[in-house]
Amino acid sequence: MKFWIACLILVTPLISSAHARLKMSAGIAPRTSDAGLKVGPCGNKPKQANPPTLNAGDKITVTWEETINHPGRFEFRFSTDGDVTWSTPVTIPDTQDGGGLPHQYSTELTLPSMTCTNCTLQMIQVMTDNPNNPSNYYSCADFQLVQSNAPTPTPPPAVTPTPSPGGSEDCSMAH
Ligand SMILES: [Cu+2]
Repeated sequence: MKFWIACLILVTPLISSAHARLKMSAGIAPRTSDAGLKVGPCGNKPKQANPPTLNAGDKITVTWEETINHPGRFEFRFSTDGDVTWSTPVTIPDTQDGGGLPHQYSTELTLPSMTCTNCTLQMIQVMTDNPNNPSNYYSCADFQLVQSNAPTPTPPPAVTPTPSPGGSEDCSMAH
């Protein structure tokens, strides 16, 4: 009995410090599995070196989990300049309140339509238990973007075709 009480005392603070975190999404790994980061924009976690490369403007499925239940919402933003400026958030309501934890979520997001070597996906859990003083948890993942629809290289100058005598084409080599 004393053993179990000791366990509860040890484990409870760890669990109650965790709230929400990004999961691996479209090959992008979160900076940390820590779900208890209270400092924005990314919990003081440094950017990852050589993050994966995705195509600018693509739609990706982002997955995350809520490890401690709170009313509120999840906000997603992108930075294309190394966590300095952020896009207008896409907001997903917290729709799961009962059942077992963690609550699993996913949504489709459109990547920024520009190239970058230091892009960030940020997820903010906005908890509205006290609507006048919401409190946040942060989770970030790093990636790079290249243009998938880059313009094709300028073709070499066209060579004016020589009309074949008689106007008929020899198609014997065309197969
Ligand atoms: Cu909490």
